[in-house]
Amino acid sequence: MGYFDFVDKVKYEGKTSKNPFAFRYYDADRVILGKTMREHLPFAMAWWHTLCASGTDMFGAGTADKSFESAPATMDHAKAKVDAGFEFMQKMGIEYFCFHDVDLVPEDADINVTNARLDEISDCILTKMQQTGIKCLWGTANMFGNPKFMNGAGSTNQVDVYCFAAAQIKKALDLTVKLGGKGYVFWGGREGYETLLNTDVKFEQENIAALMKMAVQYGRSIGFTGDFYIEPKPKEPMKHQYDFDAATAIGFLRQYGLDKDFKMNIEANHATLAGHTFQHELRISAINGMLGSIDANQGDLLLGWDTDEFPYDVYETTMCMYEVLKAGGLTGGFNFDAKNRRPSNTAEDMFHAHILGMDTFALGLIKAAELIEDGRIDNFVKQKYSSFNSEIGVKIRSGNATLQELSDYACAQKTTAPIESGRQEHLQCIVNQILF
Ligand code: XLS
Ligand code: NI
Ligand code: NI
Repeated sequence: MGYFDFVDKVKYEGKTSKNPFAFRYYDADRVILGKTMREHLPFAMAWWHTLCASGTDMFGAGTADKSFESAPATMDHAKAKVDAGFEFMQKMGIEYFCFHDVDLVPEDADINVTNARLDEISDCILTKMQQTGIKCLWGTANMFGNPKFMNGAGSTNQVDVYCFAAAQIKKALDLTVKLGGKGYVFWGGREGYETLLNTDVKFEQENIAALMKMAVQYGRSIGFTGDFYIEPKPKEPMKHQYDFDAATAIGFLRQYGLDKDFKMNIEANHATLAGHTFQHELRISAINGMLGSIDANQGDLLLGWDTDEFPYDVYETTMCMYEVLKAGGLTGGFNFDAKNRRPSNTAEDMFHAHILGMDTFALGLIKAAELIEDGRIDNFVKQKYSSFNSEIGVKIRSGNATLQELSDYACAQKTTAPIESGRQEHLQCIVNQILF
């Protein structure tokens, strides 16, 4: 007897299938641009949303039962979540998971007790991993939920809290290494401020960097060879968060000499909160060699917060996969940091949501590959900058030109070449033509 006996393995049945428990587009073995869909799309289940979140919001209690037939806040419940999680991932064909320390076990007031529980549960997880072949994508420490972190973790004013955060990071790194995780995430939920009136920004940023540096040193010393990630987010819970967006986080990493060990974990919903598109954040990360992993969700542009919806907008996933393909793929994967809407409260809904997410990304992958194979967009962009293939253009691009030379060139021309159209609407027609 399992927890999800109403469904067997979710399989690909093709576009015309009306089976609510089948994929219409995600066909794991289908080859696209030389790689299988499974290889292009290493999907991960988020332990916190899928196995823990019950739909509580600021106005009401949970609506989904995630007890898995056990008493809350017990190790029995923690173990039931392991069983349920692996049954779920196996049935979905999801090959990775991501976790925070406190998603796995109930947290005790004494960190030593919590750590002993983490040792016990990670043994259970490891056994399941060996039985199923399911792997860990990344781990992290939750340094935002506990009231201790009210004034931040790395950015706290209290040295005891700073050290407590360090202890959590150390343990979460131990677990990530034990479970063979490919990455380790820093999402700085409380690393920011409510008001500058009580905040020393420079002090806080230096302390965050120092904590990250210690994490890198420790991680490397215990054999962690994967990437560290910053997951940028501009606000929520804080009014302002230091990892505002990819450009800000990359600048921070470079300033403190952390850029060799870190990449970005880009979340779609965080991009839109920062006033950017998902594609923008991916592009900025990629051109800086820092596109690591993706938190695959979607926000609601009519709501101003992190709604963490399952992706269903194919335009968005197409442009995402266009960026990912052009960047040569991810070193990480696609973590469904996404939750069912509160009224979608059954176990069946957990399956529907992940099917939606996986199909939406599969469709995005198919369409992005078609856009690339079609070539019109890439050719247009190439052509758009072709004046720089001229003698003076090459000189500028190679960094060998002087302002005097450019001025001489411009004066000799007397006038400039006719301005050229950016053809946005035509390019949008091409996207529609390929999508539909
Ligand atoms: C919250 C973040 C969080 C991170 C992991 O907005 O997305 O879930 O992914 O701490
Ligand atoms: Ni996230
Ligand atoms: Ni988020």
